[in-house]
Amino acid sequence: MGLLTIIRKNRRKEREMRILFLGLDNAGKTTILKRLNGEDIMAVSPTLGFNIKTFVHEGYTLNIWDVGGQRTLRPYWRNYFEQTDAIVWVVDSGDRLRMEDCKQELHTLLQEDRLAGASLLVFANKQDIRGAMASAEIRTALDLDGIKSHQWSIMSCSAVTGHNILEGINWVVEDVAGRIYYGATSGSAPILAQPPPLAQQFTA
Ligand SMILES: Nc1nc2c(ncn2[C@@H]2O[C@H](COP(=O)(O)OP(=O)(O)OP(=O)(O)O)[C@@H](O)[C@H]2O)c(=O)[nH]1
Ligand SMILES: [Mg+2]
Repeated sequence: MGLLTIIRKNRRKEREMRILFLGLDNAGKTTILKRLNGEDIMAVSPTLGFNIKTFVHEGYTLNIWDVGGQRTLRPYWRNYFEQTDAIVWVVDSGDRLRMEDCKQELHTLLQEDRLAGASLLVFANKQDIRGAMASAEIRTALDLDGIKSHQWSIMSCSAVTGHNILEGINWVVEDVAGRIYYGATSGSAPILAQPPPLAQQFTA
């Protein structure tokens, strides 16, 4: 039995998922996580390294890695790729000027071998900002339809209002669970048959 098979079996037993939050700086990655964790979202500052948050959600332990997105930090993203089950790519929907940069970074990321097979959720964040790009517009701007290597979805959201944050996390958990935990064993159908409760301390 190969090492990867053993690791996969153990993780399946422990019902763990590793989720990587990436995106350009100022996109709102840390704010989304603070919102999920019920923390004060006014007290965020740019991430210069990384944060890890662990949530138990729908019986799965989610290990979420939130890595700083400043240009000088992006070369370090690769240090976090190992065993990633899902990527959450956070976009500042009000930042039209950097949408091309955002697209380039995303498509470069997806070429990484170690991320092959990871689910991809694009969070079109900051929808509460006037003039924010709609998710359909961002889908085109980031050429999401050109992505054939990963299962992906895009969801508009706002870390400030809480809109769709949990729905996005649900999609990630369902997609990963369907692939790793169920697909490989029984191939059974819907994973989250009932809408899950809000993540423990989440307040909308
Ligand atoms: N209006 C609005 N502002 C937001 C939203 N989410 C985040 N922000 C603000 O955007 C700024 C950047 O948020 P962060 O969470 O630090 O962004 P980040 O992606 O973690 O940035 P780095 O750590 O530098 O990679 C902060 O001033 C947040 O208050 C949102 O949904 N709406
Ligand atoms: Mg941050």
